[in-house]
Amino acid sequence: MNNNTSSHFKVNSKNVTYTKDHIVSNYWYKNSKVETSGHGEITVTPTEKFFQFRTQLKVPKVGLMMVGWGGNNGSTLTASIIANRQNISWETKEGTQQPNYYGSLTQASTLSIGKDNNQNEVFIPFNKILPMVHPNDLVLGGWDISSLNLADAMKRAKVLDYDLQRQVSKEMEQFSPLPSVYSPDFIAGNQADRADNLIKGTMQEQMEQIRKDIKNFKQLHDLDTVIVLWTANTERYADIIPGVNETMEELLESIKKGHEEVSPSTLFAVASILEGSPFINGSPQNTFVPGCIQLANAKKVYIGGDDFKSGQTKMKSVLVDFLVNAGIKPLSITSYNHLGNNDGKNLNEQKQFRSKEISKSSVVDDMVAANGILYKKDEHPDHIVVIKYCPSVGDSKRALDEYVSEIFMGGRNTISMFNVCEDSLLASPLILDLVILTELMQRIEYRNSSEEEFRPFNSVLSILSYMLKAPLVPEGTPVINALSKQRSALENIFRACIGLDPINDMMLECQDI
Ligand code: NAI
Ligand code: DG6
Repeated sequence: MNNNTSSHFKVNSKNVTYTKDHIVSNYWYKNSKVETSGHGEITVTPTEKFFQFRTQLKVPKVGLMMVGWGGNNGSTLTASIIANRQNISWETKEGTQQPNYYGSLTQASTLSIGKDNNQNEVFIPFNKILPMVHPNDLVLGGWDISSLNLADAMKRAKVLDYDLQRQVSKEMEQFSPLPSVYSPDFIAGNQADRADNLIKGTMQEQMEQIRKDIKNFKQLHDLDTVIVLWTANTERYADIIPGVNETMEELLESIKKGHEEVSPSTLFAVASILEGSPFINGSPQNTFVPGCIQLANAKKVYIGGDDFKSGQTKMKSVLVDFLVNAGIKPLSITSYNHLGNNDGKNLNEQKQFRSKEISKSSVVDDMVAANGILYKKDEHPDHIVVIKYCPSVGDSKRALDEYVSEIFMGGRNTISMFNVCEDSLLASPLILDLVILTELMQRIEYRNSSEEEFRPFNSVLSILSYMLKAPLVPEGTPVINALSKQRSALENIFRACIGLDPINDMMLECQDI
């Protein structure tokens, strides 16, 4: 920790109360309302709304159950948590490597809480803004259609250095994924040879088994809460069919009947929601069909998705934001990548590729729509997404992107990028953030000035957008893809919980020095 990074702080304000169990903050949310007259005249009115936030301080005992536990992400995350817990270092050709949580916003980034008397900004670790569960304390479990124990799964993944694998292998060997639900229609045909660990029975019985698995896991480890996260193969999109999955009643009935358009990921989501466990989708498919979202709202259980935003897309949501906000007009984004892990193999089939193409393509829409000087209504840059399977590069995905933009006086600016995205090493820390933040959101409630009772946020956790390529948001809410805005949203909501205004970067205090 550097000199101006501190981890213990208390907010000194009449608007913030610390009790034994909670932090309660009074907060005035300032915004502005815009009205446009028939003649195109715009009137902006500043608005202010009172909220009270209440955050429970006690961090519960949290279980994380991963669907696809034996995959590259699942096995990498599990081995890395063991290495961190036991402080296992390992030898590489660069020397001795210590375990860490780099790439996790909550564990390895900081945020500013203000300035000291010398105008030096003071930073705290992100995870100190409010009490959060530590990754080392997560209890891990999950399902996989492949029966390999986690040590063999880690070996199959070929992600971590051999010397680390060697040291965690004994412990990893003790973990075996629970049998899961396999529907060859939803994932690529080339995955069939690993599907040897399956729940038998009707769809309804399979769902009941998943619910039992969650219950047993909770009981066995004496957990306060269990979060379920899909890090299994990308599925094809499910069709949205009236009478089948448009409402929660239809969806539950379709499960009873074993309707073929209910995907395994939706089945897991429904089972989790019925168990009161939040469900997060790390893959691009439309797990959250309308009936599933309705169920989550009705049961007041958090859901979040879709598709981890790790390397190439994260760059995109930074670069296009920069270009458009600098008054430069991206004309085309040509995005190619090749990878050789099992994810790449699965995406080698058209229907699964299509799910990924959709999530990778929608990530600049809000930035483009925000600049009516550069773009006419409904005008978009050309955006091409290509993914190729190349086994020899393994998990070391290569991403090549070309951004061609129009600059001053009709000129062209071309940015070409070559990004080696160590796929699972970028994605695994995102799993941690998604789980840690979802758990925290379960402890934050709020009310406005006319409400007696505190209430939770909307069941669709749009606050998780920073980690996701195609953020799921409550109906009627705009989707924000720009990474900087996504981070501000996270930071500012947590600041509100401790009675601090959003960071404004105006530095007016320095005018008086
Ligand atoms: P992987 O293919 O190594 O692992 C997926 C695992 O899911 C496999 O072990 C497979 O046997 C299992 N599986 C498939 N269907 C299942 C089911 N119905 N129930 C239980 N297990 C099932 O893939 P990886 O690299 O771990 O990625 C996982 C998912 O995350 C993929 O959908 C991928 O597109 C997505 N993702 C990955 C990113 C990355 O950087 N690694 C980033 C963004 C998204
Ligand atoms: C091919 O793009 C494989 C994908 O699963 C990606 O590796 C994954 O979605 C991460 O994508 P990105 O664009 O965030 O690097």
